[in-house]
Amino acid sequence: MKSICVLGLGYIGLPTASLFATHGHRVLGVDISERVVDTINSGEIHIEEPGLFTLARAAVGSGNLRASLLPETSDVYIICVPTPLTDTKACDLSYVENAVEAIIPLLKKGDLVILESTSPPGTTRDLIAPMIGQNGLTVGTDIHLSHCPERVLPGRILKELIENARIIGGFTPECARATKALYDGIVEGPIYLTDCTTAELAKIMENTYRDVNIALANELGHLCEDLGISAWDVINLANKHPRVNLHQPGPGVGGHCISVDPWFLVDKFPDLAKLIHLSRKTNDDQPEMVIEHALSILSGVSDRPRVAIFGVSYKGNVDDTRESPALEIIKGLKEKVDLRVYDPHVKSGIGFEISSLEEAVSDADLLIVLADHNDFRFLAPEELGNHMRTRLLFDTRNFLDAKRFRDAGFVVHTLGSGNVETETPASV
Ligand code: SAJ
Repeated sequence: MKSICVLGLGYIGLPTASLFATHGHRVLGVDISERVVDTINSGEIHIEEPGLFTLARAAVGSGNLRASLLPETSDVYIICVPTPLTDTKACDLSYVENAVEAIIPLLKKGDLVILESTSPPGTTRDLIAPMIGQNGLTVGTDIHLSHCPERVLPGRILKELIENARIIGGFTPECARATKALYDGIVEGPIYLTDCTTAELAKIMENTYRDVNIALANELGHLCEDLGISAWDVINLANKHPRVNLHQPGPGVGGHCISVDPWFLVDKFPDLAKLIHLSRKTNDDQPEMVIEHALSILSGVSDRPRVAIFGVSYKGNVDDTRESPALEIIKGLKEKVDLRVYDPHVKSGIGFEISSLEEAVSDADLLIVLADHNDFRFLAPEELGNHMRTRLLFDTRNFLDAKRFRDAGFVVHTLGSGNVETETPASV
């Protein structure tokens, strides 16, 4: 059993720390936020993720997981800090650099340093290895160094941490093998070994693949709106082909991964990453399309329109609002309409008040569905309509049962559907 220091106790660090701790390792979780450290040490958690509360509480309760503001001497250091975008859309590696700086004085021969944070290709080899090397320790022999990118989907983190295939990119093959020996204890999926730069690019390309495909789906939505047909029907039919997997149009791409990582490549390869850049722009323009669409739906409402936004998190069933397209949409709409926002998963922190369901729909002219929370499926259209002034619905996810809303007297608009009535649910 090892002593492990996990730096960064967010969506990846806390589940990872908890998992290692419940597998018998002695884990110290480190975070720069006092609130996070205190919350975890008291057996609570600061993020919403299915199963995490129980796991983290068991880890803390067993004495194997402790949180602290500062790292301590350990055998293994796992870096799970954010790698956000700078104002110029480059990767901000300052959190990674700070984490490495903090552990350098603690490093001793035989230690293992693992970067989990998604980082531009070259970060492990050209930034972290030389930093560690300055301390007189030789990376590859004295210190093992690897990139082991996290690949889990928020909402399914614990399951995917255990079951997903894992890539480990070593500074040397020996570094990769040492890292695999550790992860073998918690990962049930296959583990593939490679070099650190290949691992970094593989991780970014996974998210870039998704971003480019979502951009294609959003463009398909624009074509179909122009043609007066349904993109959802087109997708449903085209995906019957064995080698086609069209993604789904939506209000834009949010989250701290897919809307961020492709920029690392655009920044590093401005002349080469052309399709990647165009896809980013296409997806970033989507919130503006939603605003225009919503205002055109409201053009028949004579008084100052009242709009209820359903869902501000970047996708369904999570409380994460980072880079959420809903934030752009709220910003754009709030000057032009009276706006209320309802989200059963998000309580605050978006710079806009979150209303109760009843407050949000009261006297509203239009409901706009932005996040596909399962809770929304259980809403009774008739009851919602009774609270509203005008029964208009704009479903940007094709998530609600349009027929039930039409039967309750709603005029239903679905993103990507021209003026036709879309009956194909998004999940088909
Ligand atoms: N979206 C669409 N249309 C689609 C699919 C998604 O508009 O057809 C939108 C979602 O609503 C959301 C955004 O894209 O706003 C991204 O959501 P997501 O569920 O596709 O992905 P994330 O950001 O929650 O997690 C991704 C995952 N990567 C891949 O699926 C390739 C996850 O496995 C990664 O670990 C994670 O990024 C990460 O941390 O990098």
